[in-house]
Amino acid sequence: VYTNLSHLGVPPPPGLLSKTFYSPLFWTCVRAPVPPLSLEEIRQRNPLVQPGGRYRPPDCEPRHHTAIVVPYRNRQTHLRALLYHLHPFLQRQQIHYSIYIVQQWGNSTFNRAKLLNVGVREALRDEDWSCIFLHDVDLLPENDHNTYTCHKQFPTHLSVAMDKFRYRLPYPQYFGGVSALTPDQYMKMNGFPNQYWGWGGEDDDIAARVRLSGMKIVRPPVAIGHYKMIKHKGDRGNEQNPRRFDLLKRTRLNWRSDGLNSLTYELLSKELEPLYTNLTVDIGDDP
Ligand code: UDH
Ligand code: NGS
Repeated sequence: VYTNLSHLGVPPPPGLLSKTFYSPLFWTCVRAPVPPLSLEEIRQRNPLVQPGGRYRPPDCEPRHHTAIVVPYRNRQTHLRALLYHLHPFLQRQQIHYSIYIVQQWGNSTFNRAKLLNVGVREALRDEDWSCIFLHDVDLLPENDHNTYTCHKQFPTHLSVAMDKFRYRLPYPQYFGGVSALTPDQYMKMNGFPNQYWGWGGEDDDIAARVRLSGMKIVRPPVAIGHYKMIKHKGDRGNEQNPRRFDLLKRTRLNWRSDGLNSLTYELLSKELEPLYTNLTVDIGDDP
């Protein structure tokens, strides 16, 4: 199942050759969450990755063009772990991809969904991506059959089996963690809400938008959508949002007016780092 691309400089998955066995039905690969490697060492292990965290398979015409958008602030260790695992994983899948880290500037309350809106808009300025992945920084895919490509018709929820939920969905409509949409699907639901400042509810709002815009959520089998979450405590500046339940009651009324069409922000910088594109953005503050 594992394609050996070492002749092209693509590293094998960590631990694969010694004790890992990949199969869609029989999953046994456990990610070691945090590698003791620097960003420079990770770069050296991924010689085909171009500045901005871009990659194109060198020996074939890729059928999939995927932007990975990561909402981010102050999670350096997690970022290193994600890059360490994701680059080889995506290269094994022979995808043309780029990784965008959307970093919220300043100390205002964190807003995951608004950062995702910014990431999608900025990524689409670069390329005509066929698929956009929305990816929490602390989630590591554990099965190579979990392909980072989009379903033609419907938004996909990938992180269906996370270790922290004992490898099950916590509830049927859960849409947090890792999801994927085509640009058309994203436009159809007017993107994501901009009004969820702080922890919780924005993923439920996004799931509701999928339904309200006439689509449904598709998911890979549990054995495939396996993820390890790097354990951590709640972040300063991302306290539980007390307004999330009220906001969720109004999704039906708000989704057409709050989203991609009402998005405002200031892009402070865009840097092509060796392993990712770093977008630093001022998205304002909780009014
Ligand atoms: N994120 C950051 N920095 C922050 C906050 C969030 O980078 O300060 C990003 C990161 O990509 C993270 C994602 O937003 O994976 C979601 O953050 P989250 O804290 O909502 O969700 P996570 O699954 O943790 O990482 C949930 C458990 C801790 C919160 C408990 C509150 N009851
Ligand atoms: C729900 C939250 C979601 C969250 C999920 C899992 O209750 O945003 O828990 O949370 N919805 C609301 O609060 C309305 S977790 O266990 O990852 O902390 O994603």
